[in-house]
Amino acid sequence: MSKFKFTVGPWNVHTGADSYGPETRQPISLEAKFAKFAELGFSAVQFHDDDVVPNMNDLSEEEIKAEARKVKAMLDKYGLAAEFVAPRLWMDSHTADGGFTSTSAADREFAMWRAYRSIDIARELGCDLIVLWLAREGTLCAESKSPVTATKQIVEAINNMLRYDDTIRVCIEPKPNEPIDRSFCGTIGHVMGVSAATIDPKRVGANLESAHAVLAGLDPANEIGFALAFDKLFTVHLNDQNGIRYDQDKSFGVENLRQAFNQIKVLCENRYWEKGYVGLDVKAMRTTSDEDSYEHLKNSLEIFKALEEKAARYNYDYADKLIAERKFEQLEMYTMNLIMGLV
Ligand code: GLO
Ligand code: MG
Repeated sequence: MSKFKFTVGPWNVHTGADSYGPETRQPISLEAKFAKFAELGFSAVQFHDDDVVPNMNDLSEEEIKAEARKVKAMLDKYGLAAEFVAPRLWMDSHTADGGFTSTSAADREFAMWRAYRSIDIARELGCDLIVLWLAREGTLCAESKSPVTATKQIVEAINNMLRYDDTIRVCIEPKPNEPIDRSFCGTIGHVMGVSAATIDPKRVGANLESAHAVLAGLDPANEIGFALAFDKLFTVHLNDQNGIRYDQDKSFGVENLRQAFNQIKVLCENRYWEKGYVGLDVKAMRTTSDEDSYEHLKNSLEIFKALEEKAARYNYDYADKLIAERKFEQLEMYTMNLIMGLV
């Protein structure tokens, strides 16, 4: 039995389209995804604002809330909670150059409108968390934006959200690049800096994604630990990534098992299960068939739970003794033997 509660987004079961080719699988309805998520043992669902209300740009504020209530009823039917809502600012024609840091004042206003509507949607779904994956808050042309102005714009956008709703929590999901060249908020360290500069730092935290840390050349477990040290890890997006290349969202643990183990180890040592959900931001391979559309989720859960069981068996007395004697070769081998199933 896992101590953790798991979440996933509707985008994690997708049609296989990528930048270079069309769909390879049939689309699946939101309700069918909910049914399967519940069956697989997920406790909650993560949303983009327009996963909940697809044509939201064309609706009034009251109409948006009414649509969100329909999705809440669907979640209730399957015993699922909502974990967070993320304004999908990177898909819209208004935000080609970013949202909060766009060079156009009208686009920046649009981005705030979507952020406020995301809060309204979250409230209708019964959750208090907004995730900002700042996808296009950066530059394609380095000279097009001032990094000082842009950083202040991000802080001010979050302040506006905190003022709009007195108890909403906001967390940034940092990523160093893709789809932009240079991101303004690329690592957990950046997120902690932005959080500290807001009007209510306790309500501003981080969502660490394993693949994004790897893309930044950093260790995901250390990034998790950095946020935990400030009590600012509001959620996680666990997955895997084969080094510094395009964002891969592979099943958790399939590329680097020791790195995956250490992410679970630091989560367990800090009783993260009392603080937040474990989100799996994983994607199926393009070659996956329709009938295997959920296999990557099953695999990620299975690997997480197997490694959680190993983390629970970690012999801290033995490890402490080796640490005191600086026998790090033996400590490393003990860890590897545990992961390999040899102790
Ligand atoms: C992409 C991100 C993306 C976000 C999701 C929630 O690199 O990981 O999947 O997590 O859109 O905002
Ligand atoms: Mg993510």
